[in-house]
Amino acid sequence: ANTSCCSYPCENGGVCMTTGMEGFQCDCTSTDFYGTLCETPTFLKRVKLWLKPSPDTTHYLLTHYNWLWDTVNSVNFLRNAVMKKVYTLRSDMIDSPVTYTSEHSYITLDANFNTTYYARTLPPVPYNCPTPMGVWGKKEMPDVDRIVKKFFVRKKFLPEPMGTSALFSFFAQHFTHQFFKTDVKNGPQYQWGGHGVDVTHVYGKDKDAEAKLRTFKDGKLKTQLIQGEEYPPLEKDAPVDMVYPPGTPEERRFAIGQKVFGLLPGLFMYATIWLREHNRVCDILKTEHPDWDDERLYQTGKLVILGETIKIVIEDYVQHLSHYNYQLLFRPELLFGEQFQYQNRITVEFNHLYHWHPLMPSEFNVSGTTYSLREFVYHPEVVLKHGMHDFVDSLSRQRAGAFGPFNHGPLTIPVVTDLLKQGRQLRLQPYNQYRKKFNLPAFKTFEEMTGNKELAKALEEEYGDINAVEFYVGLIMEKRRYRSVFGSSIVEMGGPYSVKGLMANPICSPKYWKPSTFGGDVGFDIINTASLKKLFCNNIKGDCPLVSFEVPD
Ligand code: MNH
Repeated sequence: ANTSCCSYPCENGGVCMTTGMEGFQCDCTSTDFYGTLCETPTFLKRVKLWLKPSPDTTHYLLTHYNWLWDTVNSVNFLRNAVMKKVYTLRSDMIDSPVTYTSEHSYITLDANFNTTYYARTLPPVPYNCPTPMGVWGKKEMPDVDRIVKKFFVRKKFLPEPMGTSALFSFFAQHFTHQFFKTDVKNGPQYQWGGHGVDVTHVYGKDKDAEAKLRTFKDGKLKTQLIQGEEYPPLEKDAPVDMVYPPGTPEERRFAIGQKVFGLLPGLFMYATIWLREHNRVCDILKTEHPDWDDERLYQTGKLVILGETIKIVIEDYVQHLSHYNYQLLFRPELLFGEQFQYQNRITVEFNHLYHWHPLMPSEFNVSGTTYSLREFVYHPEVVLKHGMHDFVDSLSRQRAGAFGPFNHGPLTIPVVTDLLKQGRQLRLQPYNQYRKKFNLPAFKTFEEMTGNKELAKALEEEYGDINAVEFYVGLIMEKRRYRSVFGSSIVEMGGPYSVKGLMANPICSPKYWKPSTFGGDVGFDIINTASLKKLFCNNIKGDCPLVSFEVPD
């Protein structure tokens, strides 16, 4: 077979196509580069590249110079101008419409039309290459179990150095499980979700599930009262498919839009708060529109909840993650008139990148009681026992785990083991190829990647070549940026997927993004003033708990 594309010879986004029995050609169309390997920039591109700061420089700028950002944050047109840049620079990194799936190393129509596939940012490693990673590394990949044991298993809990709270870890898991839905039965290249922020984790995966969760009165969702507080209904009262271990008693089988959210009290807590928020919004909409029927109140409430979700994700969640001194904004109108595709697909790489299991601590302190992770798993009733106020307050004070090596807790070891196997089955390209795709310099040595001599040596023994490091291993082993939660790759790859996914949502498009879509100014204002703190404080009786993605000192 012609294996000449196995070394990814085309640079700068050029596409490698085999020709004849052993030749290849680089297609440099619209890359602003030319030459056999698309290695030479056009004159204009050369100037642009010379002027363009590197990702590390931009990051440094955004995380320093407080005085500068104080000014930018307080001058509306400057703040808007920066945010517009963030939107466009990040989302321009994502190919839209999508090009690849995991089944072909070249463009197919299926990539676009068959939405049961996850999309792919980089095509799979071609078949019949000299090594599993292309041309680099050993003839066989290192044993997965050994890799996990050597580099992933948590020996002692390592706390997140920036002070991230467990409230954050659960937000990440809760939010992303509306669009990361691998169709495990069919294989890791398939998914059963809606390719974006569709709030199905609150409302159910389809119309049938929604019907089971709805009251069909005043737009509201079913709830039950426990100790004077509203919680999700039981499965027997809202018979959606849920995942619980066999033998789970009826009174602990709660019905939630996402079938796996009975797994952890933190997920159950977020499910509860969004349920309360939906019903609260419905009350407000009904007061404003006494003539609207159940259906209209429900559908409009759902649009408001989706808007609030994006607002909170950008202005609270991404804000915390970035540690930027610049204050991020959710303002869809900044993209009106720009070249921007309001369509999104979830890629398999984004899914792998979001396996943030190290963020989970090994135990939880809830109002003085210590729970091991094992005591948390499939025990949503822990939330009932302490009440929402105390549970949220405790998670805000609980340190998340550090993102990095040696910090996968006991229950997540099988998950990372599976993930590495899937990455190989899906033939993900080497880590360095992804670095280049996202404008980052390829790492030259293991030490440059890890910033740690010992770790570098151990990894080199396993992989042999820095260009043979696999995707998830690279993400976790990469050194953290100064004063950051993550290394550069997570941010520079995750940022584009995330911004694209949030801003390409239909509600951000010109025909949707106006008051009438959300029940008038009342609904529109709820979105535009939403915050994590208000989400909790508006829906927990009595005084407000501590609501924070960062633990107090
Ligand atoms: Mn988590 C998938 C367990 C925390 C992100 N997670 C899975 C799977 C299990 C699992 C089991 C399914 C794996 C498989 O079938 O191969 N996860 C846990 C447990 C905890 C957990 C026990 C906490 C403890 N997970 C988290 C956190 C995040 C996260 C925190 C951060 C965002 N998990 C994921 C993603 C997937 C996943 C992403 C992939 C989901 C999918 O593709 O369907």
